[in-house]
Amino acid sequence: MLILAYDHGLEHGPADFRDVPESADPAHVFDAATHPAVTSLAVQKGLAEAYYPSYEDEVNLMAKLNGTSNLWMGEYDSAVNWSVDYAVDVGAEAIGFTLYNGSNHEVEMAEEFRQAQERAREHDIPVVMWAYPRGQGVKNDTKPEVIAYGARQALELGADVVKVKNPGSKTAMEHTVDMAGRTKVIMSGGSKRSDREFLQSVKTAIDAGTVGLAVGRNVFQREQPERILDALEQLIFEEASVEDALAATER
Ligand code: FBP
Repeated sequence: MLILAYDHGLEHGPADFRDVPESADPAHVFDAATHPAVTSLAVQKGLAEAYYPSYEDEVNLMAKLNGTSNLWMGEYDSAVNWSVDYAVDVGAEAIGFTLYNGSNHEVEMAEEFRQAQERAREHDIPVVMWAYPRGQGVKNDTKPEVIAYGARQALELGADVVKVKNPGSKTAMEHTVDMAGRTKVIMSGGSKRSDREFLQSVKTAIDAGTVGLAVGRNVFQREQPERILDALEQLIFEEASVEDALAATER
């Protein structure tokens, strides 16, 4: 599974588009999402309404239901920006939802997740939880046990797939996958790294039992996103080595 995430204009603002200015144009990233490796494109409501109608035959839409800017200060929280019913009307075939495990707003966020998850079940579409332990209750959000706890919460709350941060080693990711039970685990792409470093981290996650990746910056912050998508296709779907996948970026 390869989810191309493109909600960064909301979550991080224009700074994420600075190095590759074309990436500020949603059409550029919708074009990238037509690559055969991309299972679905996760976007917020406004981008779905404005751009998805031009891509509905070529792109599988995931509605990222909640999201917020980083302009305000305070305890982590995220607004629910569209309903599951409306997302399905727009064409969504899957739902994405962030839970800030450990935030002082976790209880309200879990209740919002419950409404979305139950509605998604009625529409028979899968739910992906972005499990992001952070907030006052979380001292170290990169600690393997904290990441595994987020994955476990996703299982307990009824997510089909959970997106977690890289816990730093194959053993730690295996533990996260074990804790997630029947909920499938995908790794978060994170900030942009070299081709080799990024692909090696994906390979380690796949070897640890994850089913793929949700990635944004490591794709759209590259001048030629299709090249890294070629490499990811080999790693995730064809069990290629990092060397073979790297060769795909050079073709
Ligand atoms: P990246 O691969 O760029 O990390 O994108 C995945 C994602 O979850 C996006 O959906 C979201 O905008 C971003 O990461 C959140 O990043 P941060 O961890 O900085 O809040």
